[in-house]
Amino acid sequence: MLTIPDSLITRLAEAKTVTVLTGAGISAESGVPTFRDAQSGLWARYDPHQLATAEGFASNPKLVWEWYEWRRQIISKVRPNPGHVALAEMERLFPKYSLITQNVDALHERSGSKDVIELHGNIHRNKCFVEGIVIDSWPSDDSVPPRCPRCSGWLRPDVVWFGESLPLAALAHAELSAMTCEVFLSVGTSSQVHPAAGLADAAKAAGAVIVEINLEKTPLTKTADYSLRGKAGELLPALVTAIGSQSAERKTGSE
Ligand code: BV8
Repeated sequence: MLTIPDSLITRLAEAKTVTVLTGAGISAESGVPTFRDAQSGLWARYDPHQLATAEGFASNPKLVWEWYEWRRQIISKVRPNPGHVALAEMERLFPKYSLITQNVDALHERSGSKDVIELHGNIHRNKCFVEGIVIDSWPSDDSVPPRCPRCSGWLRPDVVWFGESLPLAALAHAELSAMTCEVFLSVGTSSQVHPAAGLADAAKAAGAVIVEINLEKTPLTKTADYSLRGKAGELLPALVTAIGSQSAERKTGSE
């Protein structure tokens, strides 16, 4: 039985500003391998830190392109899970709500979330490796990766690789949302990759209540005010239901 402390439900029912950060764990129940599990089968012999880097791409563009194509075809077959849906529903529970994701699978948008802050880009977009410009279409030939129609450089996924800076506007928006919220929820992330992993610390320093929802302990667990161990696809819907019924009780109580 999932136990969510009453004090957390009360705190969330009263909250006006809530910020959420998600990682690969929110998409796991949809069937998208988590970042570190994304080396199952064929990819088991590769280190993601080698594949998800500009150097890795430059030294073997075909291998890296095919790793992303393999992930894209998995993502094309999956659907958002109840955890994504609960986070979309949270938009109507809080006057000020920000959803930040480290994921590149765009499943939050597909589940109805609006204004998602994508810290690490989007696997469905491609850009020129030379010019950095997003390219929507290119002549289909058999080159792998495809070539940029403008400069003939390689195309690459429009995601942030290790050693690359995050999109400045997204990072600034995420930092502001972390530093101005009353409650910060960290969901389905190992809290190891920076600067995303630093957002919870920024929220804590600004006085927010920190809530972690994760299958395992992480570096954030020791500083979180609440650490709920379990599946996001079960805990988040339970949280939304509990907040909704407590808010309804308050309304009838005050009438
Ligand atoms: C940068 C996109 C400037 C690509 C990704 C400070 C300290 C230490 C290191 C650094 C630092 N600052 C910068 C660095 C270097 C580096 C970094 O953080 N390295 C780490 C490994 C130590 N950061 C960078 O390079 C960043 N760039 O800072 O630029 C700069 C430049 C050069 C040098 C310094 C600074 C760029 C980082 C972005 C990399 N791109 N993804 C792609 O997807 O292909 S990162 C990728 O891994 C994900 O996007 C995600 O962000 C990250 C972590 O993955 P998670 O989402 O947490 O997934 P993971 O599998 O790890 O964990 C899933 C969790 O869910 C688990 O805990 C599991 O238990 C849980 N779970 C599973 N199922 C469920 C569940 N929980 C609930 N319910 C379930 N059902």
